[in-house]
Amino acid sequence: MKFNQLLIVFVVQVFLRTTYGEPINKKFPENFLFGTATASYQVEGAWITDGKGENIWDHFTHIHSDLIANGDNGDIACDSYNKYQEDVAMLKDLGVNFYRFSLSWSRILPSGFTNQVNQPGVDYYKNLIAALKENGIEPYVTLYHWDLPEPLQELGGWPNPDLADYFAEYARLAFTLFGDDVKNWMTFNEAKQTCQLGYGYGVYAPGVASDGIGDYLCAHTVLRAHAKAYHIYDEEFRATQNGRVSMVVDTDWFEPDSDSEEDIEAAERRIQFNFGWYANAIYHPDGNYPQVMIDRIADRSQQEGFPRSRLPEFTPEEVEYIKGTYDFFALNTYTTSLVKWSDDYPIGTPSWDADGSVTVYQDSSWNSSASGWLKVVPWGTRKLLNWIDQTYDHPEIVITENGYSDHGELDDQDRINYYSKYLSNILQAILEDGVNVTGYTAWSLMDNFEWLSGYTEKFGLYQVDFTDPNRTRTIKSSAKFYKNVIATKCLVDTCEE
Ligand code: PNW
Repeated sequence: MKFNQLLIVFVVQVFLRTTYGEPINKKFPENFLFGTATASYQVEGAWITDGKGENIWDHFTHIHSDLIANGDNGDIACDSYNKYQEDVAMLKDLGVNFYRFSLSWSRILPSGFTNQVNQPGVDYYKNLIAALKENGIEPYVTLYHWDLPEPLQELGGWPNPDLADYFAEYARLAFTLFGDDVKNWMTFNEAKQTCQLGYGYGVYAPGVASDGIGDYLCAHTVLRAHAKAYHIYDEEFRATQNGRVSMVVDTDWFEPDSDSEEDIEAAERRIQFNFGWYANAIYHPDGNYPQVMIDRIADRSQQEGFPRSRLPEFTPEEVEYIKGTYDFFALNTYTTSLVKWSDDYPIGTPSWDADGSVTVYQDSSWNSSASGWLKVVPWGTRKLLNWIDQTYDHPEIVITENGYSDHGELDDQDRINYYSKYLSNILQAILEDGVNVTGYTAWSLMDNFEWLSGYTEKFGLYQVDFTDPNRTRTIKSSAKFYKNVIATKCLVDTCEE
C-alpha cells in the first residue's frame, strides 16, 4: 500500500473508532476485576419457602399484578434458591473474578427484626458463598436490593427514620454471619430507585406516591442507615475481617443539549439532583446534599407555603458522620440523556422534577434496547467516569452494574456490541484519562425478573427458560464474548502487548 492509502486507512479507522466506538486494542490492567450480578428478588424465587417472610415486592406483585407485564412476579423467578449450584457452574465457566448478589432480608429475618433468625435462609447464603469460594469466585454482597420486609413497610418503610437502626442491626448480623468469607459489601443498591420510584412517583413497591416529600424522607433515612452500617463495620469488624463497605449509586450521564451556558448549567444541576442527592453526602469531600438542591428545594418549599424545606436537613454532626463512609466508589450506569435549560416550573404541587426544573430527553437516533430508557451511548459512560473522578476527588471506582436488554435471543449480537463499546470507553477512561476504575460488573448473569417489565426485558448472559419448570439455563453468544474478554483482558482479536 502507498503512504496515501495507508493514511486513508488510518484516518478511516480513527473515524470509525471515535464515531462508532470500535473497541480499542489495549489490554485491561493486570489487576482489573470482572464480575456479573443478580439480585435476590429477581432470581431466587422460593418466596415463601423454608420460613422466609413476605417482603414489599412479594406483596406488591401479588396485590398489583395488573401493574406488572403479563401479571408476573418473582415467586419462582430463576429458582436460584434451589439451583444455585448451576449458577455457580455458569460463573465458573465464565471465569469471573467475583459474583455480586444480594441477600433477601426477609429470608434471613422473616419479621425484619433481629429477634428471630431463619436458619434455612442463613444456610442458603452460607452454601452459596462456600460454593463460590470453592471455585475461586469472590462474593460481592449487597445487603439491600429493594426487597424490604413487609412488617417494616407497615411501620412506614424508609421515610420512617427508625428504619436506619433496624437496617444497622440487620447489617451487623450479616457481617457476623458471613463476614469471614465476604470481603466486599454494598449496603444499598440504587437508593434513588428505592426512594423515587417507591416513595416519590410510587410506581415501584411499596407504591407510595409522595413526590417531592416521601422520596426526600426516604433518602434521608437510607443515607443515615448506610452510614450506621459502615461505622458498625469499622468499629466491630474491620480489624478482624478486613473487608470493604460501600453504597451503590446509579446515574445516567447527562450531556448538555448545546454548549450554551444555560444548557451546561442545566445538565450539571440534573446530575446533582439525580446522583449528587445520594453520592454527595458519602463521596464528596464536603459531604451533605448538593448545595443546589438545598437552595432550590428550600426556596420552592417556602413559595409553596411549607414552614420549612421539604428536603430534610443533616445536622453538622450527621454530615461528618456520613461523609467518607466508603472504601470504593460503587457505580451503576447504563445510558445517557440530554439536558436543556428550562424556565423554573410554576409553583404548585411539589415534585422532584419541579425542584430540578430542567428538560431531559434522549436522541431518537441512538440505538435502542428492549427497555425504553436504555439507549446505547458508550461515550457517555467515559464522560461520566471523568466527571466522577473530578467531582469526588479521584476515588477508586468499581462499576457494579452495566448491561443491555433485548428479547432473549441466544445469538445476542446487540449485547456483544453494547459490552464491547462500553468496555472500550471504560478502558479509555482508565488508560487515556487516568480514571481509577478497578472493576466491572455485567448485569446480569442470567435473564431474570425485570421489575414492572416482568420477564419481557432480558439482560442475561445466559438465557433462562421461564416456561420450563426446571428453569433451564442456556449460554448466549454474549457469555462466550465476555468469557474471552475476561480470559484475555482484551476486547479485540489481538491486543498490543
Ligand atoms: C437497575 N432507569 O435498575 C437495577 O439495579 C437492577 O435490579 C435492574 O434489573 C437493572 O438496573 C436493569 O434495569 C434500574 O429507569 C432501574 O433508569 C431503572 C433505571 C435504571 C436502572
